[in-house]
Amino acid sequence: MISDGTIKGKLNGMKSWLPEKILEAHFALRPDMAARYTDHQKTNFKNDVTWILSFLGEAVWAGQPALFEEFSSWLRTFLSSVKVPMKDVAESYNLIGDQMRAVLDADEAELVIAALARGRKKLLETEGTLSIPACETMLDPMAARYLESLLIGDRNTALELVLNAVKQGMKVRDVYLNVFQPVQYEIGRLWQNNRISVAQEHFCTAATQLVMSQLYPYLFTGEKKNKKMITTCVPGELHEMGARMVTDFFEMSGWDTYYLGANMPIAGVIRFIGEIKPKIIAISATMTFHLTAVEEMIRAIRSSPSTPTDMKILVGGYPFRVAPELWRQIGADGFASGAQDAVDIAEKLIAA
Ligand code: B12
Repeated sequence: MISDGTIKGKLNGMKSWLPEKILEAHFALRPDMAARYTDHQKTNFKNDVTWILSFLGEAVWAGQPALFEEFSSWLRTFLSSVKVPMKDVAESYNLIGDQMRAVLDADEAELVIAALARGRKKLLETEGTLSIPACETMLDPMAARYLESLLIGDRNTALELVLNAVKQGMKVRDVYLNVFQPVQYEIGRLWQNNRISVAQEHFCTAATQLVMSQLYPYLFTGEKKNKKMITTCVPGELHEMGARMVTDFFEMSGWDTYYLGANMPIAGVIRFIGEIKPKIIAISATMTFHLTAVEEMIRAIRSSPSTPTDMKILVGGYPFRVAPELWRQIGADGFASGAQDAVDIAEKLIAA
């Protein structure tokens, strides 16, 4: 069950003072650390504690400690790549737990500390992350060549590779699923492991969006089904390629699609639903700390008088893949882990 958000609210409120307090507590325990930390390291440390509070709050709110476990696995990889010792991070988890005991009601503290303990275990035990595939060595040869071109900044070769493959008969669906998606995941993994820069990540993503747009003439060829759908990201969510891919799979299956992209205000979505009257609204979220926004968007859509009574709400993205029952708790009608499944599930939902 989704709780009323009180604990999450309290955890968010702690962001203004807890990071500093945890840093001081570390320094008190470890004077050597206090002596060697630069201002930059102190800032990073406090940002990390803020992040821990965000993911912890969201996981406890959703009643899904798995989300915090997954975050902790991710954090392990991310911080190990910049040589932060895991025992220091585990110590932070302990110190945060102590503060929770001091500040929260006993039953709230118990929930938070249980989630922290599960996360701490992952922090110390796991290699890499659970749900983000490590596909560097698993990429198919074309995806590997595509990635290689992007990493050396050669957008033209990447584009040619894809256009030639499609002209020679490769299905656009396969390009999306076997090239774009795994390459994007791999780019994320390389960034997380401190092996490529933020700039390279942005360049690769922008280049792939360009290549995708060149494939548009191949998308709009199927027979139309006279069914409309809208895809949107929630406010604050900047990851838009998953949503775009989902939309394109609907388009290729004959739906009339309306892709709204990243960071969409809830009021704008409601108004657009009233104008378009779609059969499906597909909501995408990648960052766990946007789950509250998903729940708010769903609640607002359902309570709007202009929402068609037979419209179904589909959700998807990273946190929903980590916690497969989350979609129910958050109030959606369905969830799909990928673009092809999304179309199949939508067809079933509207037929039911
Ligand atoms: C590109 C990218 C960005 C770009 C996005 C640009 C853009 N125009 O989209 C930018 C630079 C903005 C960005 C920012 C950030 N990012 Co980023 N990003 C990525 C990256 C590398 C690729 C995302 C992508 O394109 N995936 C490809 C698509 C096709 O896959 P997908 O989203 O999973 O979608 C599929 C399914 O999930 C599903 N699906 C998705 N949505 C929906 C919706 C419905 C309804 C359905 C049914 C299905 C469905 O179907 C899709 C198709 O099969 C990922 C790596 C990754 N593993 O995803 C990191 C990643 C998601 N980012 C990450 C992080 C940390 C961030 C930042 C916090 C970084 C920072 N410090 O600023 C910010 C947060 C921004 C924000 N507020 O949203 C982490 C998240 C880790 C975590 N534990 O949560 C990742 C995993 C990188 C990593 N390995 O560490 N990022």
